[in-house]
Amino acid sequence: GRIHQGQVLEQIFGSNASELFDQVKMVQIVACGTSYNAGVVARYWIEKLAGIPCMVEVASEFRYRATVCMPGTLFITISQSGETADTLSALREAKEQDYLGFLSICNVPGSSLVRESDLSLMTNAGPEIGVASTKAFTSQLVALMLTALILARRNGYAEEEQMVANLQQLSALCEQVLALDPAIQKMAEHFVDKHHTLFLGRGTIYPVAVEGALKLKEISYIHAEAYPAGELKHGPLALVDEDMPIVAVAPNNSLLEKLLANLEEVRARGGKLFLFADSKAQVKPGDDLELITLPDVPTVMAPIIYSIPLQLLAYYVAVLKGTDVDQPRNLAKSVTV
Ligand code: F1P
Repeated sequence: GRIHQGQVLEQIFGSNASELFDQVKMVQIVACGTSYNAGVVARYWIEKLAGIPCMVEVASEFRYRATVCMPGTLFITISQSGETADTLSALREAKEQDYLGFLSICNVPGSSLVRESDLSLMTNAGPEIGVASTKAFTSQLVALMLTALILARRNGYAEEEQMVANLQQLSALCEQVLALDPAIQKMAEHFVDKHHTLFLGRGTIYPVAVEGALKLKEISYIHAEAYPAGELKHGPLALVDEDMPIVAVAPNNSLLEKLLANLEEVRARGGKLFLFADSKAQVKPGDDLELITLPDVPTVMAPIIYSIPLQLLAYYVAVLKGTDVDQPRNLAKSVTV
C-alpha cells in the first residue's frame, strides 16, 4: 500500500515519525554481525534512492571513535534480538549527543533496543531458531529498503510505484530461488574439504558477499573472506590456488568484465570460480567455473534475493561437514555482555 501517508508512518514506526522523517539530512547506522552487513546494504540504498549521506559503523567500534553528530542526523540501530550489548551501548552513547532521533530496526518487540528508541520498525521474522541470523537478515533488508524509500520520497523520489511493484514480487522471486536448492546442495560438495574461501561482490552485493562469507564461517568453520571484486588484484589474488575456491556474486552483469579478467588469473593458478548470476551472464560453465543461474531481478532487489543461495550454500556445506548448524561452537544467539 501507500507507505508515505503520515498516519501510516506513525502507526508503523511510532508517534512523530512523519515529522522526524521530514527533517532527516544524514543517517548514521550502527549494528553488529549480520545486522551490520544489512546496514552496509542500506547505505547504498539510502545514498542512491534518497540522496542522503549515510555512515555505517560496527557498534563495537562506535564508542571508540570521536564521532561528530551533524545536525539532522537520524541514528538507526539494527538488531535481531534487540539485546546486543554493543549495539545498546552505542545507542546510549549516541543519546548523549544531538541526534535528530533514534530508530531501531528489530525483531523482538519490547526488547531493550526497542524500549530505548524513539521509533521502531519491527521485522516480524518470527523467532530465529539457529544462532546464525538468516531470515532476520533478509527481513532487515526489506525493512531497510522501506526506510530508504520513505526517506527517498521525502526528497522527491519519483519511482516509488515501481519500487512498491518490486517489493510485491519479492515472495514469488524467493520461491524461485529456493527451488535452486538441489543445485546449491551439489555445489556445496566442492567446499567440504576446503579451509579457505574468497567471496566477491560489487556495490550493494559486496555486503551480501560479506554476509555469505560470515554464514560459511559461522556454521561450517571454513575460513571465508569477502572482498569488493575490484580488490582481488590488490592483494587477495596472491592466495588463489586450487585449494581456494572463489564465490562470485554477480547479478545483472555487475562483475562480468572483472570476472572474465579474474577468471583467467584464477584459472592460471588452478583455482575454481563458483558464480551466482542471472541470464545476462554470458559465461560457459566448465571445469574451472560452476554457475548457478538465478531469475532476473530488478537490480535494487538483488541484495535480498542473492542472500538466499549464499545462506543455503553455507547450510549445505555445514550439513556435509557434520557441524551443528543451529548451535555453532563458541557463538551465542545474542551477545549481551
Ligand atoms: C548480532 C549478531 C548476529 C550473529 C550472532 C551474534 O545480533 O552479531 O548477527 O548471528 O548471533 O550476534 P543482533 O544484534 O542482530 O541480535
